[in-house]
Amino acid sequence: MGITYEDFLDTAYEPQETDLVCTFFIEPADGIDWEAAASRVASESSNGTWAELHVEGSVRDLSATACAIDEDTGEITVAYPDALFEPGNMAQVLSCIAGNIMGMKAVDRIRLLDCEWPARLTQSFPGPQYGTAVRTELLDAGGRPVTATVPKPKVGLSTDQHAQVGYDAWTGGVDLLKDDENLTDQSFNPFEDRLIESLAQRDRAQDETGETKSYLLNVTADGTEMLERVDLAAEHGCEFVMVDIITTGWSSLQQVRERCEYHGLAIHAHRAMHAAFDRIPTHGVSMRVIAQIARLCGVDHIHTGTAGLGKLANEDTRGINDWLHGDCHGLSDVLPVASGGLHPGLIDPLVETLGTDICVQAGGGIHGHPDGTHAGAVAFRRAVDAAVAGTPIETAAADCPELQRAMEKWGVETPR
Ligand code: RUB
Ligand code: CA
Repeated sequence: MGITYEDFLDTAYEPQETDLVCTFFIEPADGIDWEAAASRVASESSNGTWAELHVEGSVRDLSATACAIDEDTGEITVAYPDALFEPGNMAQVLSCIAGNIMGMKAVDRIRLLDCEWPARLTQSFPGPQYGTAVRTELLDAGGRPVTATVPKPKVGLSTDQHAQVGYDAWTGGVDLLKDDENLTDQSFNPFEDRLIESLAQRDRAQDETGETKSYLLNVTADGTEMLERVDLAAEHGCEFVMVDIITTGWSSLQQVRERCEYHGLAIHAHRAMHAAFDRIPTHGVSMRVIAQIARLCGVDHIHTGTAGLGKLANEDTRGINDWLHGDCHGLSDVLPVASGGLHPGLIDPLVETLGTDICVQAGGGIHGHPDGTHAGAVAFRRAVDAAVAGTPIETAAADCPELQRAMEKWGVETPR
């Protein structure tokens, strides 16, 4: 008897501690029953194919098992033996669990919802160097949310303008200046000039405020170039780099993580393009899994949304953040970043929902302040401090004219 799809289905199988256990949502195609769909998912994502195979030996030990099917929720569980995976190779892992199966005709829709990562595979990845410890090891944020700002317009500012925005924001009370996802090394604002000028303004702001400040420098490029940019960041005294982790790819991120270890740099993960995988709730790869992969690969910060309070689609920010803060076989935790349409009036409900162990990031909600970036940063920081102290925003605004102005302009509305 050869190996067929049925060999990948066993609802009596109890996943072992060493298995990678994945939960998928599926919609079987017309004419395919649940068992047939689930077994095809397990088969195609491990070592089966459409034709019956006749192979001797231990090859079956590498097969995945579809071990649970819940037709009411559409969720199936697939357990993968750890020997199927190459340690420390995220591309290989994803080519299994989120590979060909995403386009299989046997399912109309399929989404990788969640993973339970076994110890051996997890520990073959480095995890974050700092995680939430950035708040005290690299910054002075203590117990409050870390604050960050991204200059707007997102591209087009000259290097001088960009560095000036940084100075205004840092001296207004923001911890981190952040490049935007599509600002890298363009002629209007070259990478190395921006790095040097921004850090010069950072040093000034640090001297004037007595607070530690830093810069999330976007090093995103092809792999070789990106490593050179990481080296330059370290050489000039930057503590962080930012990587567009989805557009640049997991293997490049793994390379950057290794180089950052050498320099002691932390990684801020921007997730631009994640919605191509996670926006349609019945298909793709969930943001929860994207965040898990990013933690294993070793990012220190990752964007996880605003729990619906900001300008971007609502998502399970709270659940994802809990996972990033929780234990994962001893890997460091990750500081979640809330960003996208935030302004001072949204900080209190945000902290209420997500707690203080986050980074809050605003672009328009700082630079769009009627009195400019510095006033916007003062208002934003005051709103953060008030939320942590439990001071109502109106009370805080009463002795902070910058916050008063921001509240008059934006109130507590969610932008669209
Ligand atoms: C924020 C901004 C962020 C994205 C990221 O600007 O540009 O890069 O919104 O979103 P603004 P996410 O504060 O002006 O909206 O954190 O959801 O990935
Ligand atoms: Ca952006």
